[in-house]
Amino acid sequence: MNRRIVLVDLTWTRDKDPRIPLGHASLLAALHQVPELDVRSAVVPVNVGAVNPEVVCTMVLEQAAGVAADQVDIAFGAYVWGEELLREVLPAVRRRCFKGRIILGGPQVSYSGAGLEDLYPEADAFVRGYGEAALSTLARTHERQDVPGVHWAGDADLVQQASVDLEALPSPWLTGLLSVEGQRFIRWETQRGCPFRCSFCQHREPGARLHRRSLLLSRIEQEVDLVCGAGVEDLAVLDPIFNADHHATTVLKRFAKRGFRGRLSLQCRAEYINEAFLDAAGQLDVTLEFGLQTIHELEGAAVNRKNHIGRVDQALTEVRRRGIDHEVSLIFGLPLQTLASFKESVRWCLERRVPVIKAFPLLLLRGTELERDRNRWGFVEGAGAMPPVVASNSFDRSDWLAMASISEALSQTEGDHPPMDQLLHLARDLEPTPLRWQPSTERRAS
Ligand code: B12
Ligand SMILES: C[S@@+](CC[C@H](N)C(=O)[O-])C[C@H]1O[C@@H](n2cnc3c(N)ncnc32)[C@H](O)[C@@H]1O
Ligand code: SF4
Repeated sequence: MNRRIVLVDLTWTRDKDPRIPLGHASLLAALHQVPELDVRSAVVPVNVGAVNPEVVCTMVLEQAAGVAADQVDIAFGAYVWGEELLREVLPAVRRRCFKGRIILGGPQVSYSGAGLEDLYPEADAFVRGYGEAALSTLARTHERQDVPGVHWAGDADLVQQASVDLEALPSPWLTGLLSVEGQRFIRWETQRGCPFRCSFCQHREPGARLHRRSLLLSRIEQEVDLVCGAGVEDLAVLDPIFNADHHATTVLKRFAKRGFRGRLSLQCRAEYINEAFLDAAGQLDVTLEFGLQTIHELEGAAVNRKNHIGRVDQALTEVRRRGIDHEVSLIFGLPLQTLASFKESVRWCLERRVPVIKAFPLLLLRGTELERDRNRWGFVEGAGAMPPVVASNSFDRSDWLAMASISEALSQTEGDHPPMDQLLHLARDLEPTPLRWQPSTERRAS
C-alpha cells in the first residue's frame, strides 16, 4: 500500500489571496516528487469567520483515514496566526485515536529553541527551517531517520535547521500545482532569508544555513514569463529584501521586456537602491516597500538595525523624484523608544511625503533576540493570540495607546497623509484598534 501524507496549513488569508499559500504549495511540489506517496492537502483559513477545532480535526482525520497507522503522517505548518488553533487541534487529533505520526514545521518551529515537545506534546517529529527536502525524506518511510534539521520528540535537541538546495527545488508554478490562470493576485518569491540580523525579526535563523539565497535564475525567468502571459494584475514578492540579490535588476527587466502591466510590490532596503534598479523599476508599476522602523540611531542599535539615515533620505528623494510609488514601515514599542521619539520618526517620513507610512506594534516573535532580552527592556505584553508589547522601561500604556492611535490615523490616511499636526489631531479622536492585527476572536463562540 502507498504511504500517505496529509499536509495541513492553518493560514492567515486576505480577500485577494490565492487559496493555497506559497510555502504550502512549495512543500506539496516537493512531496509530489516522492514516488508512490499519496499526498493530501488541507488549507484552513484562521481569520475567516468561525473556525472550530473539532471541525478542523474531523476534516484532517478524514484525509488520513483508510491507511494503517504506520503508513500515514499528518504534517502541520505552524505559523504565529495559527498557534492557538493548532494547540487545540493537535490534542483533538490524538483524542480521536490517530496513531500515525504527527510532524510539525514552519516558523513557530524553526525559530524555537529546545523544548518543542513541551509546547506540542502530541507531535513525533519537528522540522526546523525550509522543509521541502527534510519532509520528503521523512514521508518516504516510517523508520526514524537521522535528517539534519529534524528533531524527534524525546531525543536530545541539536536545534539544527534543515538545509535545502534552492536551485534544485521544484517550482509549484511550473509543475502546475499552483495556477496563475484567472488569478488576479499572487504571492511569489525569488530568494529566501536575509543577510541582516534585526533582533525583532525571525528571518535570521533559517537563512543561516543557506549557501545561496536565490532560486535558480532560469526558474525565476520561466515563472516571470508564465505570470506575464496570464495577465496577473497584482504580484506581491515575498523576498525579505528583494534588492539584496544581484538578480533583482535582471528580474525587473524581464518583467518589463514581457510587457508586464500589473502591480509589483517589493520589499527593499533603501540603502541598496541604485540607479540601474530604479531605471528598471521605472519601467513598471512597482511599489517599493522600505522597512525603516525608526530614524533614531540608538533605537536602531538596540535592535541591531543600522539604518544609514542619510542614504535612506537620498533613496527616498530619488524615488519621489522619479514618481515611483513607495511605502515606509515603522515599529512602535521598540526598546528605548518614547512617544516623542516615535512621533519624530513619523514626522520625518511625513516631511519626506512618503505616500504610505505603516506603523506596526512591536511583537516579540518566538526565538528572536528581542524575545530573549524581554527583561532587559522591561517589556510588558498585552492580550491576544499575538500580543504586542504595550509598555516598557521607556513608555507606559497610555503612551502606547497614543502610538497605536497614530498608527490608526496613518492607516486611515494611507495614500494621502496629512501634515503632522493634523495627523495628531485625527489620532486624538480615534480609538486604537490593535485587534486588526489579531486572528479571529469569533471562533471560540462556535
Ligand atoms: C506572506 C506573509 C504574510 C501574509 C499571509 C501569510 C499567507 N497566508 O501567505 C500576511 C501579509 C497576511 C502576513 C501577515 C503577518 N505576518 Co507574515 N509573512 C509572510 C511572508 C512574507 C511570506 C510567507 C511565505 O510564503 N514564505 C515563503 C515560504 C516558502 O516560506 P514559509 O511559508 O516559511 O514555508 C517554509 C518553512 O516555514 C517550512 N514550513 C512551513 N510549513 C511547514 C509545514 C511542515 C510540516 C514542515 C515540515 C515545514 C513547513 O517549509 C516551507 C517551505 O520551505 C513571511 C516572510 C517570508 N519571506 O517567509 C512573513 C512571516 C511568516 N510573517 C510574520 C509575521 C510576524 C506576520 C505578522 C504578525 C506581521 C505583523 N506585525 O502584523 C502578520 C500576522 C497576520 C496578520 N495579523 O496580518 C513572520 C513570522 C510569523 C510566524 N512565526 O509564524 C514572518 C516569518 C516574517 C518575519 N520574518 O518576521 N504575513
Ligand atoms: C516582513 S518585514 C520586512 C522588512 C524589510 N526586510 C526591511 O527590514 O526593510 C515588514 C515590516 O514588518 C514589521 N515587522 C517586522 N517584524 C516585526 C515585529 N517583530 N514586530 C512588529 N513589526 C514587525 C517592520 O516594520 C518591517 O519593516
Ligand atoms: S527586518 Fe528586514 S532587514 Fe531586518 S532581518 Fe528582517 S528581513 Fe532582514
